Amino acid sequence: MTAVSVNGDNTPSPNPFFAMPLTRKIIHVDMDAFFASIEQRDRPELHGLPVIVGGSPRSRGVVAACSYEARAFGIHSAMPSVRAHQMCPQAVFLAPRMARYQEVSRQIMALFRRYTTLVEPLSVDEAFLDVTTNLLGEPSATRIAQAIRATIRETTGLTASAGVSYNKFLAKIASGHNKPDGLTVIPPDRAQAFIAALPIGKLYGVGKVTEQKMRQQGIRTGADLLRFSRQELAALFGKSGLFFHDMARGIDCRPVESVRVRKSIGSETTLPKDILDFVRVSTVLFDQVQQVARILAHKKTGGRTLTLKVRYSDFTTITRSCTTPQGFFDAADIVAQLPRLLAATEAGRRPIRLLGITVANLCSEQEARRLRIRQLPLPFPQPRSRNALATTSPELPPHSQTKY
Ligand code: DCP
Ligand code: MG
Repeated sequence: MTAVSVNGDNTPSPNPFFAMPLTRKIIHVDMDAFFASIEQRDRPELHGLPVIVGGSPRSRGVVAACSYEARAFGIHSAMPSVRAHQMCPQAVFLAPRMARYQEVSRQIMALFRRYTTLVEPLSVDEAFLDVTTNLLGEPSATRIAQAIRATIRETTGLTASAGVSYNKFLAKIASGHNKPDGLTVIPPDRAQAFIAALPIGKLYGVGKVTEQKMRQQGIRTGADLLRFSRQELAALFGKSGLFFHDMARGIDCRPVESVRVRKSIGSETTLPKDILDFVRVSTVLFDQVQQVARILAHKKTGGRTLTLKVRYSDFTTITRSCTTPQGFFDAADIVAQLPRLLAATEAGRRPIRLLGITVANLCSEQEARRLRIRQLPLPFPQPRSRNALATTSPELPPHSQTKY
């Protein structure tokens, strides 16, 4: 299965803290079992059945989405379809119909824009909405969230869950708190207690590896995280540690960004069979180069960083990157650097199950030309980071009379 990615960027603007009201009203909306629910809606005979959208259990594919009936069997996204079939042999497996899902996605995103102009889509089925000031003049974010959920149901026949709070991270956690078809509101005066009780794996940006590392440090909940200083968390988790420190205190100044800046363009292929032969590896990569080059040309863009991703048969995944001042604008630019990246892998000596190529740090050719002639380091200090700003901000937004 080949996936082409055109990713967005959530990088905060340099100084969001002073640019926004102290108490914002953010809603995060996430559709329930999105692909699977659309299939159940379009084929009523599938209602109430365990439905799995993704690769066939006879292939090496994975589960993209599963209905809540399938989840009762322990099935979840990204699980190999073979495993899902073992856990629930009666499940109905369906191949994805991306065009159909995109159509519904466009429908719900358009619906969000009836309420506010500040809509930031995060993926095909979820978005952040800043409704601090909104197109209805409605002071209650909770009422807006209820209205959005009702309108989604009426217009699409699907259910969505929503979270309401004063920042993005809490709104996102809230939307997942009462899924499916749920609504959770975390007002500022309840945030600290909510975070304190939160299992650490639920915190934004805490994946399996970080969770394990936190557990080794005795950090199991948000309350445990509060015992660690910024310095300690930075030493343990690098830049993410600073974000974790702020999150434990309910601080997340990232604005809802309605225009997302594209960050990378890539092509990734899970191979039908593991490949050991170097020539075959090169052939797959060559196809991917052509595909990426076509998108770069179509979007009239290029990037300064090229990344090669290799997943070996045992699922060990490595990436090899290089950044050049002249950038990667066409197939020739990529092909010129690829052998060097490939040489730093075990291609040809170790079986490979997935290959991917990504061009990131996107810029126009004009920008790249400017960069090439301006390679000198800047003589003045870099702007203070978001985290540096956060140190001077209050532990929690001051308790206010704002109603959510
Ligand atoms: N998706 C995918 N591969 C993944 C995860 C998700 O293809 N590893 C697709 C299928 C999902 C859709 O994206 O339907 C939305 O992803 P979500 O994480 O929001 O999952 P669901 O909407 O399916 O379920 P939930 O009710 O948990 O939100
Ligand atoms: Mg969803």
